[in-house]
Amino acid sequence: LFSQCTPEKEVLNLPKTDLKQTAFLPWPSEILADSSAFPLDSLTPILLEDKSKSWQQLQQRVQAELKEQTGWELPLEQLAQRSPLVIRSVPPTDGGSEAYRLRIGQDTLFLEASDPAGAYRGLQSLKQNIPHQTNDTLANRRILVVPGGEINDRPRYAYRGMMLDVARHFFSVDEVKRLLDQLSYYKVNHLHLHLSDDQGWRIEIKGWPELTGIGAATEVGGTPGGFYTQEEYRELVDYAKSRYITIVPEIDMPGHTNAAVVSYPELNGNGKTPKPYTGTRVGFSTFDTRSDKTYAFLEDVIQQITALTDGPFFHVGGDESHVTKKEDYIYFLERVEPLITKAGKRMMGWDEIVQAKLGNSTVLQHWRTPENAAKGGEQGMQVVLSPAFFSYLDMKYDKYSEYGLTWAGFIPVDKAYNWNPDEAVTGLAQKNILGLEAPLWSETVSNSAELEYLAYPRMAGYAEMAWSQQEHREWDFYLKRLKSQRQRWDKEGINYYKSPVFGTE
Ligand code: TNX
Repeated sequence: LFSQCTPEKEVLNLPKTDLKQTAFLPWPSEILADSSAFPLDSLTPILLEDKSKSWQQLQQRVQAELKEQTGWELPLEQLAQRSPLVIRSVPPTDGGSEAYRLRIGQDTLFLEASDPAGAYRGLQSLKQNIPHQTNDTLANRRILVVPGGEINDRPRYAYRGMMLDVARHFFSVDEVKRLLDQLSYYKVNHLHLHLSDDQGWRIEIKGWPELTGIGAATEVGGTPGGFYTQEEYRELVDYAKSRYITIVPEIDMPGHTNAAVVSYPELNGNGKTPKPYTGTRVGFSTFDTRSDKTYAFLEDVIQQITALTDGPFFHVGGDESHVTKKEDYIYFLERVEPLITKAGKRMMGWDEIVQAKLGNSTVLQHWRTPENAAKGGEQGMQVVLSPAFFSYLDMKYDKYSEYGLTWAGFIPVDKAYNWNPDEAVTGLAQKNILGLEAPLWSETVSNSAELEYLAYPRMAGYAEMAWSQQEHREWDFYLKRLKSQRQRWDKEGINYYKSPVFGTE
């Protein structure tokens, strides 16, 4: 229908291409190159077959992101003289809602998926396949020659995430949006925000004004902290949602709670009012797990944050509760889990939570103790992998790194990439692996430039590990494609680490 030749449409003699030479990152499941090409120009129509609201929103994103990349605001209606980009909703495949197909030919570029989320992932592949330079000799206008053929793609894991700790240092709404933009390009679909810790509480809770009045005022190093109003947090959730990214909120408990307890001393049960904390020690604070006041407080926190959350998860931390007695810790988690279920969400927690008897809708996030992750899997829980020694973005790359910690060793770019998530935890079955998340704790970083130094280039690798099939992952091939990301990072002012793996060219 859309590809009919009309008398007005000129015949272009497009150069031969090779789709397999495009530096896709993550690498797609299947590429069939056919040496054809699609002529993208300033009047290429973006057409929609299914006009329902969710697809129209996707069409707007396609238009907006292609404008960011090319500078062209492409029309949303048919123009007889131009080959269109056609967004097509197709029946679901066994690749899931994020699977997509791109069929790129001279007459039409089809972007096909069963769900707008899949089409959005396909848009990222399309963006990566659009050359930086126009060909100005083919016609009397600038044309971007898009390499042709077919791409069939689907994610390896359903959960592909990064975590940002906004508690140790606060990051503004704009800084988080900037990060979301970068993550979306690599098909990451979860951003976990660590919203509270000993050093700061970062989200407004109605009826508990001191959390933001007192608890949010501090951060590591003694500089002023900050917090998100509920409106601002909603703005972040919506911004992420329009990029098909789910925000996972974490309120860390029962440990890592000094900022909450400084704000409301009755929550710690020892009758003392602790001081605000701006150092980097862990494991010294706890809620009073045996007081109803604590649960009344948490009910408000959980209700209000889940009301702002469109994804399925609420993360309760649960790590390093070194001053909570073991039986109190277990009692606490078993009392908190139903509060989260009642709010319609799935609990998520760091691997220590496996000590409690929890339902198998709860997700365990493995960071330190593989035995905990294996045990969770045996109990039927799904596991998100974040093994510190391989996936902690806050570890230094090497001894020259300006930022970062070293407790889990150096993690250079190749070490970060060269492991297979399916084999990371002995005894954990593949079917229990929900995905992969790379956490960025912020003891040593406090703004976009510093976080980007730790995140890039490593985060691009975690995104590929979470999306691409293992058989397509090979270091030299990856490195070649990673190198070609630098042009874009430079253009966007992303402060990536100039790793020695890039060599001197
Ligand atoms: C351990 S990882 C922590 C965090 C620190 C991090 C620093 C985890 C669940 N807890 O509190 O910020 O190490 O790398």
